[in-house]
Amino acid sequence: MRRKPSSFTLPALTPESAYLSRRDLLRAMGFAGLGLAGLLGSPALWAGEVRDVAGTLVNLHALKAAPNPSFPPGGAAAAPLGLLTDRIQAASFNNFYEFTTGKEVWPLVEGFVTRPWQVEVVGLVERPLTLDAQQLARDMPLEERHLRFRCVETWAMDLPWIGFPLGLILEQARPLPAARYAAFRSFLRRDQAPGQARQGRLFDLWPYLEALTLPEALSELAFVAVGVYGHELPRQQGAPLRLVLPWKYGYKGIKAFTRIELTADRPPTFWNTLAPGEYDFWSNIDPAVPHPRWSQAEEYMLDTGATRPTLKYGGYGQYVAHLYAGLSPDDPGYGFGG
Ligand SMILES: Nc1nc2c(c(=O)[nH]1)N[C@H]1C(S)=C(S)[C@@H](COP(=O)(O)O)O[C@H]1N2
Ligand SMILES: [Mo]
Repeated sequence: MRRKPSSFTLPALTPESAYLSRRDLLRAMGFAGLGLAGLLGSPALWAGEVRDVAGTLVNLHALKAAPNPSFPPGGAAAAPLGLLTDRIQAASFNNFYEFTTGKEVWPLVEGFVTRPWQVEVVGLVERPLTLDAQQLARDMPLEERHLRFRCVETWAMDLPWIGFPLGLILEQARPLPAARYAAFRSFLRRDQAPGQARQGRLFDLWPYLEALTLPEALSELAFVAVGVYGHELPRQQGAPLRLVLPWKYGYKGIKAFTRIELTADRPPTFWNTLAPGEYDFWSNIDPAVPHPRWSQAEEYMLDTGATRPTLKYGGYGQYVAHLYAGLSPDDPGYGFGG
């Protein structure tokens, strides 16, 4: 039977612009009156993001000193944030293997065309959809969420993402009762993505694939980001849209996806296929479960290097722990509540 997401109307999802009110933010950026959708639709700003990393465009460095409420607003039990991560650092140290196995992705995205951009929703759905990413950014009820982000390599960030719950897209497509997983696929463009043009074992796996169980995908925490720090996403950070799953290690959050397929069987995923002993399907953040080659007990902030203890589920257990209650990670039904 299909599980209807019941939580989309929770006050926890109220849009909250924390480092500045939205109007102040827009004014600070010189876009007062345009509205957020207008801002996101601005090609000039979008093209400017790469230059921005080099420091030549408007930069909001000063804002990182502002107070940062956690998501959800008022949820004291949710993961406490530090200062928001320096936005230039967040845009200049990235994982995006379609471009490079190194961290300097931003100089390589100049030729990557992210508009127009279509996303198919197919498979076990009543209504297959083809969505336009720009249209989604205009039509969806955008909200800003300040969230912890944690890469499996132990670096971490606190970022203000802009986007909408993933469940809103899935609901539109109407999952069929047989649907148990949502599989996500990035793109294959050897002409635009230098990492994909290279040969080798790793690169035979393209495009990047990730997947969630349907209950995970319908969780209120599963988020599609179209922007960050009041800007459209820089391409190195996953433009035009990416998953943000703050209770899972970063690699589950696929960037620049073009397809969502609902399936009955567990889909293969990129890192799990490459190294199943190191990256499991679930990849829920857990300080007590070390990676085979390093401890996961602590994380360090990307910009300051400050360390803090890793929190189970990234600190968001109150929203997702029930998805895994009483089930072993080896259980094929794990994530389905029995
Ligand atoms: N398509 C795609 N998505 C991806 C990756 C990738 O290589 N390709 N890397 C993942 C990893 S390992 C991490 S940690 C995050 C990094 O996001 P960031 O660069 O915005 O910090 O993106 C994830 N999404
Ligand atoms: Mo990662």
